[in-house]
Amino acid sequence: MDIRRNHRDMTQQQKADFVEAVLSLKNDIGSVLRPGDQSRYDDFVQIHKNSMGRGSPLVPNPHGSPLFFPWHRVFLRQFELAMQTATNNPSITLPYWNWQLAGADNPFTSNFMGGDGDQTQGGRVSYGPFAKETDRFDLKVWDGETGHRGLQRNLGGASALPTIEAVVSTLKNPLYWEQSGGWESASENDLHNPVHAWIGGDMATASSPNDPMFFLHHCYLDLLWERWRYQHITTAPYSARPDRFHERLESTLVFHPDNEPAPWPQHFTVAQTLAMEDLGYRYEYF
Ligand code: CU1
Ligand code: CU1
Repeated sequence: MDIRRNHRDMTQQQKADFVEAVLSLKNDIGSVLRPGDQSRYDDFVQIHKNSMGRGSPLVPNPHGSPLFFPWHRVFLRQFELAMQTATNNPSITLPYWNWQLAGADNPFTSNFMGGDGDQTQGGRVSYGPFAKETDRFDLKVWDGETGHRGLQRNLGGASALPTIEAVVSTLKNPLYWEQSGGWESASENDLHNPVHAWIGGDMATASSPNDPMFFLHHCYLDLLWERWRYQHITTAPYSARPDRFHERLESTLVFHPDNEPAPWPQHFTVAQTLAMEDLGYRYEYF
């Protein structure tokens, strides 16, 4: 069973191993979707860009939908397994970031996730392991077509990070999904979206997995889904709009258009994502 941790609880070696695994997917492992044109890392960027209706749009779009948590759970787990394979190190797991910045909670350091963008250089991240200067983090997929320039961030340029109080109150929603809100839409809109906006740069685009922070951010959301379930143990862990055929528990999650290659051989229904232990991981604490 793989154990995911808060990045602040990881040893420096564990953090370094994670960073190296990201860089290995970026530099050493070939693409399944566009062999020769991009890396395995870039496949995940492309899938997410498609999922938001850009590139080769996925139907259904798993954003603004009850599918949000199941779809991102599979996406993260496949990325985690790809990192383990790339490094031949089954102890590599995804860290999470709890949206706090004080002290050891801050992931934006030169020896972990790198810093803010340099706004005098178009918002380019200029230090840390994912800076263009390292020559190990070229971007190959982005929302536009040409003229890219390395990973971009603009920390705090827009929006604000969710407060602990906002997290606690969002977790109180008693139903996964309901017409006028519910846990899914409240957490997606009020917790998830502002963090993308707060990091800014690439994180504020459909190609947001270009920033490895994407995975720490979504890992925390995945943990919060578990925490929400734990707090509402008598309600269904998933529910959807009754008139939407593709949101049923038996619906298969979509990661590629019919006329393009599948990014991985397995298929997952919504129901198959509900127990993280069945997917092979759990959280150290939640
Ligand atoms: Cu997403
Ligand atoms: Cu997201």
